[in-house]
Amino acid sequence: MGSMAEAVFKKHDVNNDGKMDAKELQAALKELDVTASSNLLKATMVHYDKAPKNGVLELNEFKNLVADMKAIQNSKREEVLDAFFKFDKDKSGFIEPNELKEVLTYLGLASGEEIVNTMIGVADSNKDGKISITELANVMGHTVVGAEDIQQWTE
Ligand SMILES: [Ca+2]
Ligand SMILES: [Ca+2]
Ligand SMILES: [Ca+2]
Repeated sequence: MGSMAEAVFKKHDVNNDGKMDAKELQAALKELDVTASSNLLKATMVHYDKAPKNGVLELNEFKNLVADMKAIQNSKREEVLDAFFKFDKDKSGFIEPNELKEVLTYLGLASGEEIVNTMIGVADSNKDGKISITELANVMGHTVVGAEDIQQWTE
């Protein structure tokens, strides 16, 4: 799967410097069926810009993005990214239990510790105690929190 990510990276690294800036990333996202608003674009850049953290995406960082996008249905990618970045208030790259609790409280849903733990338990496939983008995508597919609820919360 590296080869597909590499091909997209090469194609959109227009000035050929081995780095993808925001403008190049926007075009690359389009090819991945994500039409990114400027906010979503910024948040995506921040999320995947790991090491070196320099405001652009190198190929290794871009590969993580492509891997995540492949794990999410084309039609849901924007929705999942948008919801995820709004849940992840501290920009840690994961949704922690306290962030989930905040969303549930906002939605007026039960947000006791037990419920939060149960929801994390359902979503957290790799059992690291927090929710990644692809884990959130699975939950949104099955609905613990409905897409409309998230929509309402993010407006
Ligand atoms: Ca980088
Ligand atoms: Ca977080
Ligand atoms: Ca996890």
